[in-house]
Amino acid sequence: MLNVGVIGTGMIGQDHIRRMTTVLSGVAVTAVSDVDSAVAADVGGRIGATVHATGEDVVADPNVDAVLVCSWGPTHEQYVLAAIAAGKPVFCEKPLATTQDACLRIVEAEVAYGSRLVQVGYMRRFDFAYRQLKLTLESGEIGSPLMMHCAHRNASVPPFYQKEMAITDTAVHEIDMVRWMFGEEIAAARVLVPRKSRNGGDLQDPLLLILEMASGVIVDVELSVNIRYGYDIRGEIVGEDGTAALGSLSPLEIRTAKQLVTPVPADWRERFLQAYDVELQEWVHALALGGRPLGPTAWDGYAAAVVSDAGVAALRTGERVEVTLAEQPKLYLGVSA
Ligand code: NAD
Ligand code: ISE
Repeated sequence: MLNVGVIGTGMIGQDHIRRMTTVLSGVAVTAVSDVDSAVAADVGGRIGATVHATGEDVVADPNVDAVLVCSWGPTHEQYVLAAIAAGKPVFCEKPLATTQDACLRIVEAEVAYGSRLVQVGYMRRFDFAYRQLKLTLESGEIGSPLMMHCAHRNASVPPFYQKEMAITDTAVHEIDMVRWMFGEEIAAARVLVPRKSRNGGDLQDPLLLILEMASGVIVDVELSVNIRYGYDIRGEIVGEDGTAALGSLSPLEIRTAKQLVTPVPADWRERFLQAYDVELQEWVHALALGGRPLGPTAWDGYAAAVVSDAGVAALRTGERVEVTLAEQPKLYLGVSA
């Protein structure tokens, strides 16, 4: 049994605790903490976990074998570094950290430790539809890829969501996904700014992010974070001999009043329900079998942060911004993307 300590018991923290306590096998949640101590006490009390005052206390708890970081992005670095210092595996929700320098500090700490401890929560790599899309691409059936069209639509975003977060918090999923999908790095980013939606308040919403892959494949990502009607994730690859796209993911079709209705998921918890399950179950199995995580690495987290910084610079300047990565340490060669 893998004993996990969870830092951050907000929306995704609670959702991951639910899956670890009611869906997955081989795992138990033994400790929690949150700066909002009332939330931590409530969530921890319901599952009989020890409620700690700080995330560092969770890491140090002898009854915690591995750590799950689900607090706000700017706090990830300190907890991931604490877990590495303690030699404990740590699954960190995306983004790995909010600056590329912070991600690099994590990479350096893990390299100094000498083997992998960190996995980043880029769950699309575990989604059945995305995995089928990648298999189809790799089969050669649609020929060499030329372009990919993506849409990332949120029904709404919380009040603290700022304009750059469309790139750093939302598009970062597509940034990771295309590195994995095409097995290559992103060379440059541009951002086009359409007319503003009246539903977006002060935000510049929507945005169109253009990513140039090293091979010349062009990816466009529509980011609409106040689309109102639901959570809609799309992806279509255009190849030389055909196209392949994520299908409709609704398990339900409703026929009524002369209409055929396909419900749209409300949010990421519903759309990626099974991807999160697989992601964490594979993490638990990997730790049980080899003691090392096999999913997205700290390097992937760093690479996504560099591209996301380029996207933010492109948004601010209107220019095309090239992406330059540091030299990849041997620890990550041939692993993951
Ligand atoms: P949230 O605001 O619902 O929860 C975050 C929790 O962290 C809050 O309870 C807050 O009190 C707590 N917190 C803040 N600072 C802390 C600190 N220093 N120590 C301990 N706890 C602290 O946010 P959320 O939607 O659950 O997002 C949390 C993280 O998960 C973010 O990094 C977000 O990007 C990521 N996320 C990932 C996905 C995904 O699809 N993979 C979806 C949603 C959120
Ligand atoms: C959120 O943090 C997520 O990661 C969701 O998957 C994404 O759709 C949303 O835009 C983010 O704010």
